[in-house]
Amino acid sequence: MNIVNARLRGREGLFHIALDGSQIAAISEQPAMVSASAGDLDAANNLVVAPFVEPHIHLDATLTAGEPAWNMSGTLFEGIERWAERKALVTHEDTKTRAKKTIDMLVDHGIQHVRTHVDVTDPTLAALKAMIEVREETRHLIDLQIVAFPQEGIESYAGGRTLMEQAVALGADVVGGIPHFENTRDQGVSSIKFLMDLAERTGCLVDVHCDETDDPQSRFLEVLAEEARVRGMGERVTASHTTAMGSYDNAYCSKLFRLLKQSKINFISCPTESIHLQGRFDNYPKRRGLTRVAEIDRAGMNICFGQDSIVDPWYPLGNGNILRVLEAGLHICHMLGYEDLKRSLDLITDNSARTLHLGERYGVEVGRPANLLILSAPDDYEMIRTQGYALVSVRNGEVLMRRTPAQIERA
Ligand code: 17E
Ligand code: FE2
Repeated sequence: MNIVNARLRGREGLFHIALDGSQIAAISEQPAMVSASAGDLDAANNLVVAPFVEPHIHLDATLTAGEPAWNMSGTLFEGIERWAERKALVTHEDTKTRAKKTIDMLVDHGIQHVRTHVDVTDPTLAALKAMIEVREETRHLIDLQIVAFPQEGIESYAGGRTLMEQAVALGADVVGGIPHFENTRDQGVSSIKFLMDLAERTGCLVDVHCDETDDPQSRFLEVLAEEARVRGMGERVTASHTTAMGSYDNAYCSKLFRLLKQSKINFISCPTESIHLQGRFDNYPKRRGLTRVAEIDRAGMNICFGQDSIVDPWYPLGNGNILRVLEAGLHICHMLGYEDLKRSLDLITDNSARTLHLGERYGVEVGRPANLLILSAPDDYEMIRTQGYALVSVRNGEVLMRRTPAQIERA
């Protein structure tokens, strides 16, 4: 199969992309628009990109909002309380059904790579066992990374350390953490040392829910970054949320950035989630409750956007569309300048792939997997301005999803 009349990010002109089975076989310049032959896909002067990435979602909790009760305060902490009630009702099949429904929503929006956190603060590890089956059963749709995520703490939850070790032994790909939720600062610090040891010993990646609070005293990011720096693990380590950084003063942040750069760790921000959950203890002026996305990016560090939730105790909306999160994030983070707009898709493609450590399994380049999207606009700027979408998703050289856009008729 070939894709003709394609625009590529960062390159001038039109391109012809030849797919050979499940690989990209050739990319050649096209002097002019051509008509597509039978069996080929016509990008019609629109972008062809590698699939969108969902680097941060909780597939074990999706589609549970209101069961048994709604989060009335809108805080992270009530979300954790409500989820603990729902968690008591979790079964193997319930988890698999909801996760697969959600994966279909992600696939409908051009996502083919997903990192999901799965709550392992459950003595039965029911959700984790279910998600390990889902990872196998949905391989034709997505590549799934599973994070062993200790929602109620590693040190503060009975048996927390053992549950983390068991989750990795059962097949989790990534070690998680939640230091700002541990009972004490010391426990937060020791939880990070524990999880970094576990990752180093087992070869897992690391992705920590880190400082997801407006509390400027929540300073576990420096601990995570220093552990990563000393062990030389930074490129394998991600700090998710880091919303407290939005409340740090500039003097501390300027010192912190030196360490962050040296550490080489990755960052994930979930802008729709954080604008909803944070700022809840403020009167006016009200904080936005996000990390310093633009500043992290400007400093040359790697940052990407995630959805976090779809209809769960933390966030009642969401439909799988990461472009919606990108648009919101660009607004919330003061990133509507031309320089940001024209490379905005980095935040849901290349930067995210780097965070997930996808390496040569990702990208529109000869020899890489034939996983591609045809988008509805010719460049990043127009994708955002027109609220564009993925029109076609190709996986292993075959069409996985095709969208027919709505038609407008003017009188
Ligand atoms: N758990 C958590 O600690 N933080 C979140 N944002 C979600 C779950 C969705
Ligand atoms: Fe999260």
